[in-house]
Amino acid sequence: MQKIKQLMVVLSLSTVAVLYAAERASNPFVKHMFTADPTARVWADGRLYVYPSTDIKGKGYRAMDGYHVFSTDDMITWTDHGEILHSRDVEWSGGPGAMWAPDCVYKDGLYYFYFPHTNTNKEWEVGVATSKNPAADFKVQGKVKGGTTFCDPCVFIDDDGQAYLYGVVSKKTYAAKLKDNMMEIDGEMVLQSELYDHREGPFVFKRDGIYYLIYPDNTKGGHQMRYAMSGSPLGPWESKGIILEKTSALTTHGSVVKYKGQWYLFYHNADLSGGKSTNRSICFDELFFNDDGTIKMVQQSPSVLP
Ligand code: FUB
Repeated sequence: MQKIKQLMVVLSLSTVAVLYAAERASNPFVKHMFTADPTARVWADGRLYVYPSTDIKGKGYRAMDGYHVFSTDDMITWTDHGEILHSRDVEWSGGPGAMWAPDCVYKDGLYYFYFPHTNTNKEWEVGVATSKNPAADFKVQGKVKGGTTFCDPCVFIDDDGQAYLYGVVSKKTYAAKLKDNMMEIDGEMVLQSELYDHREGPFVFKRDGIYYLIYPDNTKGGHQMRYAMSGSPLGPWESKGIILEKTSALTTHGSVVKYKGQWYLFYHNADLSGGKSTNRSICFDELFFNDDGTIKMVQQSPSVLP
């Protein structure tokens, strides 16, 4: 009898362990290829989609040449929907590679995929591809018109339907309204000057009427993720501090999303490649707010490698 009781305790403990382990996928949550710069979005079908850039095994940032989309409905099982866009699909492309951190938003029946890519003069342009499907059938419609050449686009659509575009020029974020066609800058791109030690990769979201802008800083040996808060999508911003310590990758870049009642930070590290800065992997961890709306430091869950 005693043995049966012991066995039951062991069984129930291992069941708990399995359930706990199954609460979420381990980091990095994509292990069959290298991925970076994840933008996470929740769409009307109830799934969470992630739009990252693709790192190529053994090659550097200039070799990044296409985009996959991943999705989940439980934070455990992730579907790779395959490649949705490649540099060969881009008429104004300056050649293969240099397809950097993208974003995707939804407006009036269309998904708009924004991707930075270099043109024949080796200048950054932000291309726009659209589809009725969040994870397939994207067709390049052209590039964002207006502003200067920039990379790392982020598009934020406010509650009133107005879209804003953020992008990086020489380590600074500039921002402007987007026209209704989602492809033209309305007015001038304005420097968001208050972002302390800003480097690249802005991502804007809104919670309880407060606008947040997260961004990587310039810390040597591994950038940290910082954030700023504002009462307006175009600032002025109040720099608040660090939400993610450096990871095993040199760069950091990510997004914040609420899914099924929980906020998450998506980011990348380089654990899967043994620390190679240009072979990164996308991760997520839970993000929590203080009562005053400030963000608590995100705890990086340890990588589980294949
Ligand atoms: O992934 C290529 C570039 O590295 C991104 O555009 C930057 O934000 C940095 O993560």
